[in-house]
Amino acid sequence: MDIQIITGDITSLDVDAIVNAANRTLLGGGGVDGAIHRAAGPRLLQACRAIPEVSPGVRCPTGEARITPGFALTARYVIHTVGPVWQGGDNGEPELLASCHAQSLSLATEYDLDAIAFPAISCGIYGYPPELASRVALRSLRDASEGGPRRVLVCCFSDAMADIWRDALNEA
Ligand code: AR6
Repeated sequence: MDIQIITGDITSLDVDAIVNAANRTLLGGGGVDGAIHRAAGPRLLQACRAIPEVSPGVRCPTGEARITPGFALTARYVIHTVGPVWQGGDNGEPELLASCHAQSLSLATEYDLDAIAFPAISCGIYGYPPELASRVALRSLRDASEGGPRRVLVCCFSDAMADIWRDALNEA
């Protein structure tokens, strides 16, 4: 698996799937979630609504992932995952963030996808310190079993964020 860190808008990438840093309702929000829904068009919200709730209002528990088509996006699929809200680090945040990456990759493997792009899950509104999140995320991606996507991009929204992720990538 080739892992690359880039700076850009994840909605514009020509990959098989982009990962959305969603919330448990899967009904849209701010940040990268809002950008993905705007770029994919209203059919994405319809597809998300059709995903069954596992408890009232919850279509995807924290640490899990769900897949929909990409509709107006170049990417054929959107993999929606819900990162943990940072609460100091002792509330299962690393395990949940690792699980987001593992479950997203596992869906990509199931759908036989070659290239997938992740945003910096939990590093925005959810407040996970990127120096810590990047290390957890990259370890989880590397630990994933063989046979998954050949190309994994981490698409950061700023050069400063990409530098943090590159440091984490070079460290391991
Ligand atoms: N392309 C790539 N990265 C982006 C883009 C984009 N177009 N837009 C923002 N980012 P966030 P979270 C970066 O807040 O912390 C939503 O309301 C952003 O700069 O999008 O997991 C959901 O509905 C940051 O580095 O996701 C949830 O309620 C990273 O994406 C909540 O936010 C993640 O920031 C999830 O919070």
